[in-house]
Amino acid sequence: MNQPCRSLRVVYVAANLGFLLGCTSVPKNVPADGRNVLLIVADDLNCSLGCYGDSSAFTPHIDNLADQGTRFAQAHCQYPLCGPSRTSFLTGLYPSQSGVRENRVLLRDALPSVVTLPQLFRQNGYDVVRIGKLFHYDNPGEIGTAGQDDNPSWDETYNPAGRDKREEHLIHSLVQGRFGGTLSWYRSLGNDEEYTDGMVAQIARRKLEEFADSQVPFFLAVGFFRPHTPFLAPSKYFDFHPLEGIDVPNREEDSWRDLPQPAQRSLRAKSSQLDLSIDTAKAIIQAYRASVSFVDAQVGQVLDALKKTGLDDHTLVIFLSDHGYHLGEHGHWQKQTLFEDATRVPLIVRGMQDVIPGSIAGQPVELIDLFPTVSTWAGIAFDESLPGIDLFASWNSDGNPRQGAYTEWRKGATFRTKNHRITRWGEGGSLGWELYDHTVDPNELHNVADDASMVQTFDSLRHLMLSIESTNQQVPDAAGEVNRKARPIPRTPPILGQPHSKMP
Ligand SMILES: [Ca+2]
Repeated sequence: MNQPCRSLRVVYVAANLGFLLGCTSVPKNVPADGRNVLLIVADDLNCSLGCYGDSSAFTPHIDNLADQGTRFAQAHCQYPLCGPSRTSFLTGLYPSQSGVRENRVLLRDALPSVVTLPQLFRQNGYDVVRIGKLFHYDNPGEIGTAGQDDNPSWDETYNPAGRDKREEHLIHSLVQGRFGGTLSWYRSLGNDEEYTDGMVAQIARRKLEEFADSQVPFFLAVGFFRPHTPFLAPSKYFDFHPLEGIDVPNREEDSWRDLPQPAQRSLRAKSSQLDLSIDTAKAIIQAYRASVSFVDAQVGQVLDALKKTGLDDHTLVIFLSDHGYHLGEHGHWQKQTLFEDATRVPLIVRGMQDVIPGSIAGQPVELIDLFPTVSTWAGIAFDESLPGIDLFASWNSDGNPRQGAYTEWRKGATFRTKNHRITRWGEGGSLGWELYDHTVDPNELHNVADDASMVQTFDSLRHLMLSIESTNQQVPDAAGEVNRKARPIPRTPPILGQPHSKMP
């Protein structure tokens, strides 16, 4: 913590402890009171979870976590793509502030002097460990490597690779030999521990046992690779989701034809994934849901170890995904749109004092809010110029933390309030607008931006969004130097070579 005192936010460690912690009372290398952090991040997981009201999901462990903690019903990522979203919530900066709006940009190329959330905990004496995918990693191409990791963020890292990497030649794909950006799936065999995510969970268990023995305060970041493509999991998880019970979104829905051109292009970007047959769509949805259930089981493994070690009563658990995911909604699959399906993420936090277990926070929040929320909980001062807010300070004061959640993507941006979503394309909306009324249109099928009856709502939301956007684009001191010339690095060859051709 080398920031000058004037730049530190005064931290209310608690309201519970009954005193204020000023900038001189958080000595370097001495954690506040042994509070630990367990950050669990899934890749490409949407809100198709039991605790988010999806009755066909099988996610008992994540649901149990929500029963014990707080579920944020309207949490939104700041960019619906892996790398930019992860850079955003791990630095607490909007993508327009960091300039990181593509995958494969190295953090220190873009932000040489920024202090990431895990790095802040390192600076404050925590043992900070990463297992699996936290910063961007081509998935599955770079499983087994460190991906585009940020070394200053971690004391220790683990990059396992399991049978899912060795079985790539068996995977069904809409484009032969491509698994990362293309819908691909495979019902495999074996035990969970043979898979990369099973290995991630088992390493996490071992680390928790070590932490319990050593009593060193820790920040453990566990990044699962599923349910990102390829949707590959042990066969038993497919059995939870029989094809007969799979619903496919209305494939005849064509409201996209009336949208601004950039929105249409976002939905029609991948020709191989348009107008899939009903049988193919069902197989893909089944495999995605199986992958979600598989990840749920791995989350259960980690939480079980946390409980068995006795660390659960002073460890903050945060579970989230880097962005949402379409499974045929609006005729689209995967991410990279500005619809609810791509921006909304599961976010569950357990361990906050004074919060009723099983509570639901219904107001829109942003993933950049994690930085101040987690730091404040641990009693660690952070740069006050960061744009996020402490969710639980707002919660405890019954306040409305945000008027809406803001998400950028390419030439567009969207703002989700409690009842509406407004989306602009082009500078100031020069390429068009969308407006959805969630009180009557939760699936965002009717763009009412031009409806006469919505003129007042539209004008008011447009004014609000452009005003907030203007603030969000100002680079805070916390970013340090920003290199706007940072560009994605070239891809590295797969560690196990090119996959074999699929056998007949
Ligand atoms: Ca992702």
